[in-house]
Amino acid sequence: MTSIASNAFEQDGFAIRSGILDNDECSKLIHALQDYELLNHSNAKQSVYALRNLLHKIEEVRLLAQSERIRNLVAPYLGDQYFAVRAMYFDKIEGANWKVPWHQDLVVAVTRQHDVEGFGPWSNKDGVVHAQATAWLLEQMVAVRVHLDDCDTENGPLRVLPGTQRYGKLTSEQLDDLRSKSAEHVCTVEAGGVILMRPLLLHASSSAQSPGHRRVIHIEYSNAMLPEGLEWHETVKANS
Ligand SMILES: O=C(O)CCC(=O)C(=O)O
Repeated sequence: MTSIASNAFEQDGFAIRSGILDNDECSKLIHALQDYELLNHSNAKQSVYALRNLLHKIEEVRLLAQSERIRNLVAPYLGDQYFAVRAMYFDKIEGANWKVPWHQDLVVAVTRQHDVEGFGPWSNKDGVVHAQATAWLLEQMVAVRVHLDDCDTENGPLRVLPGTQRYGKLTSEQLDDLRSKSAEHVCTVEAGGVILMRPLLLHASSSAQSPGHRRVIHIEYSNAMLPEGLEWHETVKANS
């Protein structure tokens, strides 16, 4: 990666890289996700559109998180001693054509609630304890969103406000202010492409105009230990 590309990520808080996975690799991941859904959600009335905490649930997701091609994307920002800390899956489909308002990603998954200054409020997502984290910790993190389908302007792409990760954790007034001053970037990505983003980057996503599939595996990485007895819920190191 050139230092110009690396600087653009630091400045904008996101970057799009195409052709990271080929069609076969995307298909294998889709099948692994479908197999997992069939085994674990066979009573669901409709297809699953969000799955959480996948690093130790789906081997193919763990292997992706550890893979060399993802390491090449993440190591320039986190160094060699980083690890994956959370993996999720999102889809937009008819019947679950969701949208999310402008927000920052503020929570981390931990093993148990343990009161430490700067962490909280606490929540529980699919049986796993989550805490809002300090801005310092979130600034040490990078999220990698691997797209398994083409995502154009019609199927609910991620929208971001470039550079907004630089302002730390925002109050709702600051968020509104940045929204009114910043131009959004619509992150269209082809299947096999990746969006890298900082969790503090302001982002949103609209419903798809013509819902088909918009499958994304979202993996978060950090290079930092948690303070004073807090522990990451799961960690997976990259292959060396
Ligand atoms: O996948 C999307 O469109 C948005 C997901 C999102 O907002 C998030 O991961 O925080």
